[in-house]
Amino acid sequence: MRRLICTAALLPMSLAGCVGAIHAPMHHSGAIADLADANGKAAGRAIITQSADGLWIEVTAKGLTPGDHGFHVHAVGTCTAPDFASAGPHWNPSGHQHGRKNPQGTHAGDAPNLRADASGKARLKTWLGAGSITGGATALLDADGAAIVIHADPDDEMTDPSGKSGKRLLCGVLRAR
Ligand SMILES: [Cu+2]
Repeated sequence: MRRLICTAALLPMSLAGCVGAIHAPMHHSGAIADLADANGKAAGRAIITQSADGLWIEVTAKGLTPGDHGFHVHAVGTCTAPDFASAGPHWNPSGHQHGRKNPQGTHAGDAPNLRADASGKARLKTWLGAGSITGGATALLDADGAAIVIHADPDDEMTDPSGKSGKRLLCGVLRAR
């Protein structure tokens, strides 16, 4: 599938870049991550799908404390236990601040809180925003990939850079599907 993305806004840019964009094929329309905790125990799955209106994310998780947990796409596709710091900051190709309630926001990787029920299970499907899985300057799966992280604490959806969502409990490396 080829997409014509040479809009008027791109015209001042180099013709070479424009032609390259026209001929860049869309290889992937989705990405998937298997989530694991700090001990490597399987703890859920996240799927990102590209639609005409942008990226959607669907997640299932278990083993959480009941209540809200920060839930984001992080910028690096590496999940090194136990702290998962290797996943880097939130995915933020547009250079905004964190938080859906932040006037200077949002990160492309900001998702609403993931709410676990009394048994510690959680499920959520939500729109992430404009974006692409592969191809283009703001692709999710760029050279260093991307990862899903679920945190110990609720995300206040306001405080830059991470919404005070605390420890990284679950992590999963995104791969194209
Ligand atoms: Cu996060």
